[in-house]
Amino acid sequence: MKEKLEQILAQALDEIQAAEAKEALEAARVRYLGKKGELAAIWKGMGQLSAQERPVIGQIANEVRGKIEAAIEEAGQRAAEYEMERKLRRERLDVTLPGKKIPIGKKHPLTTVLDEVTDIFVGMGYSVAEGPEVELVHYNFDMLNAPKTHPSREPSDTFYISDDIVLRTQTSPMQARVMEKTQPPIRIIAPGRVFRNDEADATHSPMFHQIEGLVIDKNVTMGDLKSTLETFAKTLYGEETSIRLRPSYFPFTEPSAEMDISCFKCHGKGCPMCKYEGWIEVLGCGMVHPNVLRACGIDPEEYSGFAFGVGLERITLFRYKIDDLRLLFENDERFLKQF
Ligand code: 2NL
Repeated sequence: MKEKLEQILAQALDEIQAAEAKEALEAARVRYLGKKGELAAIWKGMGQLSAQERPVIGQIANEVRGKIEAAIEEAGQRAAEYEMERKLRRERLDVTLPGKKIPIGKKHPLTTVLDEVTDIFVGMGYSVAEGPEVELVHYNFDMLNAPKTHPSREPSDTFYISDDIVLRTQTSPMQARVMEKTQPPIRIIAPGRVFRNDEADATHSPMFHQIEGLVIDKNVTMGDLKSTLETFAKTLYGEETSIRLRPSYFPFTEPSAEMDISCFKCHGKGCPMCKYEGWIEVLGCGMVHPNVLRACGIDPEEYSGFAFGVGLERITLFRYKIDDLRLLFENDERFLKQF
């Protein structure tokens, strides 16, 4: 029996030693230490031994069990390390493999120019005001000194939601809302979508974007307007750009003007871009009409201000020398990829 136990021990240790994976160890444990295992068989045979032999064999059997258990324990740690190593080898990353390219989008040209214009004015201390695209006639026309009979109020020019609600035709109503709520000084730009009942062509779209600016304070003059717009034009179109103001008319400003910039292509000499004028019309502007100030609760005797409105599409077309406004809205990747 003693020899049998020694043989079991030697065999078990060999087997445990040879086992690399956890599964092989578990098999060895069942085979030697399990309920139906080799040692259990020895215990069962113990009854046939004499009273002197029994404790001796029992002690050896216990020692063998202890040794096998210890060997399994130790081999278990080895197996765990082996498993980890195998896992690491299997999951090794090759950092030299070429990566998968994820296509990254970019800003739409309108967004790029809007961000630039916003930066210019934020840099001069303006805040950005945004408001509803669906607007009350009260703010879109009445507050802005538009005569009741003004042609821009006609449904042939303006989209009506109901008798007193329209899709805003400019972003001025937003500025009127700010003036109504805030006492001067006010320095804001109001960018956003505007809507006019126009047929789409190379220079028109029923939906486009406007950026308006408004400054109200004491002693604001046309000189302030001119220098502000000059800074704007030079920043956007280059230091060599000059501007000129031509008299114009808007119901909400008096006096009113159109601002031209010197042609960025021929620098004033005359070319197809500027239709041989040397100048390109960029925006409308003027001193805020006293009626508008009064309607918004600002005293025109105490305060004055200037305002301007720029078509974002128009300045974007110039900026990138695009010849058809519709390209900006078609979302054709072949076009958009170029910017
Ligand atoms: C254009 C150019 C313009 C304004 C917009 C404005 C806003 C307020 C008061 C006075 Cl709240 N004016 N905005 C001024 C001049 C021109 O837009 O071509 N519009 C048809």
